[in-house]
Formats: sequence, structure tokens, C-alpha cells
Amino acid sequence: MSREYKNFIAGEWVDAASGERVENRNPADRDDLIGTFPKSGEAEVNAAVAAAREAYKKWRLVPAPIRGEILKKVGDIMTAHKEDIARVMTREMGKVLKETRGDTQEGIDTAYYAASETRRLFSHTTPSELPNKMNISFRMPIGVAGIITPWNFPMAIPTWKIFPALACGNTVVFKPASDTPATATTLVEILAEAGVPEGVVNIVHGSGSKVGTPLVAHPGVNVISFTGSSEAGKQIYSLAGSKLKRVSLELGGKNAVIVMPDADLDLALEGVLWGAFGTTGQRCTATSRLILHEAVHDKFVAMLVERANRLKVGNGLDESVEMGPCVNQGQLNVVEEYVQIGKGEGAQLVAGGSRLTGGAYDKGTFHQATIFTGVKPGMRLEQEEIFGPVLSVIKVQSFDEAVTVLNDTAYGLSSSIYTRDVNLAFKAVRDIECGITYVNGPTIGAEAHMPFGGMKETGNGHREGGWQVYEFFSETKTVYVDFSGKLQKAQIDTEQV
Ligand code: UN1
Repeated sequence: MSREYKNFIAGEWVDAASGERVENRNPADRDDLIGTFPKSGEAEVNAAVAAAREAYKKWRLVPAPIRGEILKKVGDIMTAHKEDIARVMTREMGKVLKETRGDTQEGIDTAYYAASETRRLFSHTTPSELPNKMNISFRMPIGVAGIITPWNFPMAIPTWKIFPALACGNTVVFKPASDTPATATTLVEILAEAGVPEGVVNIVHGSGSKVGTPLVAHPGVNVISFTGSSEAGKQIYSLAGSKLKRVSLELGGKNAVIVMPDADLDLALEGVLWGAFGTTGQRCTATSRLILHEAVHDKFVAMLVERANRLKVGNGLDESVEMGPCVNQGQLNVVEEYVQIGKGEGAQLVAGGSRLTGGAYDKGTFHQATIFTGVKPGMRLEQEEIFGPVLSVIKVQSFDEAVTVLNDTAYGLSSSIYTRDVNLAFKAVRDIECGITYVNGPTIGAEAHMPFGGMKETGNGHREGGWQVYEFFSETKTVYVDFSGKLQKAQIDTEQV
């Protein structure tokens, strides 16, 4: 069943002026057309920003807990439709149903967390240096937020950004990834159904260059939150920086798991498989490198290869399938390119290595779970983000070498260590240069109420999730109230003890 999806601007579902539409097909089965979407451009961005600016005048004055009531309702509606949302998501981007249900649940958790945060939004009240004077600070909304999101978490990531933006009193123009417009549209429908007033949330479908760039450049947009590639992130940062906008970037990763000889190897095996091949490796938090101590190297590689070869790859709507397709042909091509790069660099291919063909595979963009051993620090395979089901194994001789190898990339998002030695675990937590470190867990598994984000080239220092994202989406107003009835000069009239 295919639908004609539209933009949502000022509370109306509307087509783009161009009249052109783009097809959204299932990467597991190209005969399955999910829908068509308007090919929008600057005109639609301008209309959406104007609507958001107008709506901001009232929305900023709605008491935060009342905004929270609406977000709670959003969570309730998402809960009621969880299964339908998951099915459409699997159809449009391929990951298996168990994961799209998890993605939806992450959105639900984020809604309830945001609703509860509207009754906090804490700031500071401090003593004044002068008598009969009070110092208060509180959080103000910023204005219109431009939200640009990727296709790998088509529900969770938009909610990470949109819900806190709304909770803080901002209005939103949302540009979802072109690969996942259906899930994004469902989210906006739910927001409207829950009672978000017209113009407060607007969605504009289209490409990064035709919609994303004008959105970032628009003088009416005050704050930008983007998750995607480092390349696009750098462009967005410089464009927004030239206009002094506040920007939050969540970009690439080259995440590693360290397995020490004293680890529970069966546990580590489950974690590495889930981290490397969950979402077909298409997560910023995917396990892309496995740093194995030489004492367990051969044994663990044998265990891993045996399981990777047995992973059932196919259409994510089939509950028995463990790994879906790559999101599109371009992404599959990238994976194939990196397999060639790895071979060229002298790494040994020990599992997978090819796209899957024949029968139903011919209708999709499937690739085998792929493992390289003999990967050396500094190889492109070891340094560059692939965003596909390719795991590189690096052999090390010590804990210190493991941490050095782990840290030696441009990125710093997620990381993990499997060990039963509490001293090593805490040293790893201290010394790993990543925004997230898991002990005895895979590199994926963020929870909605904890800060999420990375160091180094993974971002620009901001965090999504948790309490920190509320700081990003608000500005501090400092207030001095002098009730002394006379002129008191700070720094001058302070000696009154
Ligand atoms: C991402 O990879 O872009 O913890 C986000 C996790 C997920 C979110 C990942 N819940 O890996």
C-alpha cells in the first residue's frame, strides 16, 4: 500500500510548489513502494520558517508543564501505534522488526522524559553580593529550531531533538532524511494529534542541498541540531557559524570493543555480534573495530566467524531474520568499496565479503556479515567510518596497547571493554577518549535519560539526551532584583558588614 505524503506547514498538509515527487522504496524489496514525497526547496523552507516564527510568539509563553502534558500525550499515542510505526520503519529502511520496535520505544521513552523535564528545567538562584538584592537565572527558549536527522534511527533521533526543543518552548522546522520520510511524517501526525498548535512543528521533505542548506542559512532559524556524516556536519557548522547560530552536531564514529583475556568470552561474543551487525552496522555507535588481546585472539575469532556465518540475512519483516539490507544502493556500494580497500591493504577476509544475490536477495541491497583479521592500526579499514556490516579485528599484546589503538582515530563516540578485572575496567573508563564507554556491554544501547554524544570529530561538544540537551535548547536569562530602594553599585558598594 503506497501513500502520497506531504509537507506540514502552519498546520496544513501541503504539496511542494515544484509538484515533483520522490519515491520511497523498501531496500529489502524494491517492488514495495512505501509512498511518494514532495521534492521541496527554498520556497517551502521559507514558508515553514515563517509559520514557526509566528507560532513561537504564543508557544514560548505556554507554561512548560502544559507543553509537557502534550508531550506525554505524544508518548501515549506512540505507545498505542508502536507496532504500526515499527512495520513502516522496517519497510522504509530495512532494519529488523525487533530493532524498529526498540527505535520506537526510544522515542516513547524520550517523550515521557521530556514531559517530566518540563517540571524541572532547573536553573540557579544565588546570593547577591549586595544586601536586599536577589540573583536569579532561568531558562528561556531560543526561537526556531532547524532539525536535520538521519535514516538509521528514523524515530528515536528526531524525538531526541524535537521533544526537548518543544519542551523548552522553541518551535521546529524538521527536515528528515530522504530515505525515511514515512516514519518522520508519522511522528509529525502524532504531534499534531496530541495537540501541538499549528506552526509549532513543521516538516519539509527534500534533499540536504535543496532543503537542509536553506534551512541552516535562514536568518529566521536560531538553532540547528544535526545528526549525520562528518562531511555534512562540517559544512553545516561553517554555514551556521558564519551567522553565529547555536549548533549541535552528532557525527561519525569508529567505535571499538576491547576483549581482555579474563573476559567472559560468551558474553563478549553476543555483545560484538549485536554491536557490529545490529542495524546492519549502520549506527554511529556500531562496533566497527574489535581489539583482541593476543591470548584470546584465535579462539575468539573462531567463535565469532562461526556465528557471523550463521546470521540470517533478509527482509526485516520476517521475524526470524537477524540482519536486514543496507539502506540503499549507494550504501551497499560503499560497503563493497571498503571490502576491496581492506583486501588491498592486506587484511584477511575471514567471513562474508560479498553482496548477497539470487532469489529474493536480487530485489534488495543485501550484504553478508563481514569480518577482517590482521587489521593494523592506521589502515583505512581501521580509521574510516563504513556504516555497514564490516568488522575489523586488531590483535594487541596488552591493555595499554588496546587503549592506544582504540583512541587512535579522529572519532570518539562509543567504546566498550570486556573484562572481569575491576581495575582495568576503571582505567578504561578514565583513559578512553569517547563520549560513551560500556563495561561488559556492546557499543550500542543508549538510554533516553542519559547524555549521548562523542568527543573529537564525532561532534562539537554538545550532547543529546539526558539533562544536557535541555541546556542546548535553551538560553539563560540572568535577573537581578534590587529591593533595597536605593542605588547599590555592584563591586563598589559591597563593604557593608
Ligand atoms: C546512532 O547510532 O545514530 O545506543 C544512535 C544506541 C542507539 C542509538 C544510536 N540507541 O546505539
